[in-house]
Amino acid sequence: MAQHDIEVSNAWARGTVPAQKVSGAYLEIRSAAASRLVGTSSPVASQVKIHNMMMDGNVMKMFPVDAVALPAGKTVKFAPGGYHIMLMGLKQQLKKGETIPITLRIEGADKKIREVEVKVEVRDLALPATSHNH
Ligand SMILES: [Cu+2]
Repeated sequence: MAQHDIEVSNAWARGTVPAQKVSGAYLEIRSAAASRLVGTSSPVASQVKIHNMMMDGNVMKMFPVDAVALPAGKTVKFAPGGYHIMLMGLKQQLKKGETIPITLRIEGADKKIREVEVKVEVRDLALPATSHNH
């Protein structure tokens, strides 16, 4: 697969206040061929994980997932309330208007993994940090 077979759009991360160590990033991925997102990393955080959210009774809970299927030609959305990229152990404040790099590890049908670097725009603090308690 060529690099352009993966399209990433609407990539953004939640801004943080000083000393905040956790944030979330969201994006939309479309892969021309069936593949899987199997990992994420970024120089701005010591741990970068794929998470999903689910209702447990009346409580929204988030949990880590190992991989996210990217069906051929379908746009998979990472958005608040669902899949997200969890940035933990932030090494810097995420300020609105800045751009941070996140690397996506994508495994093709041939089991080969390649890395796609995404520029992620930091947006305003939209939700309180309590939504990221683990
Ligand atoms: Cu999370």
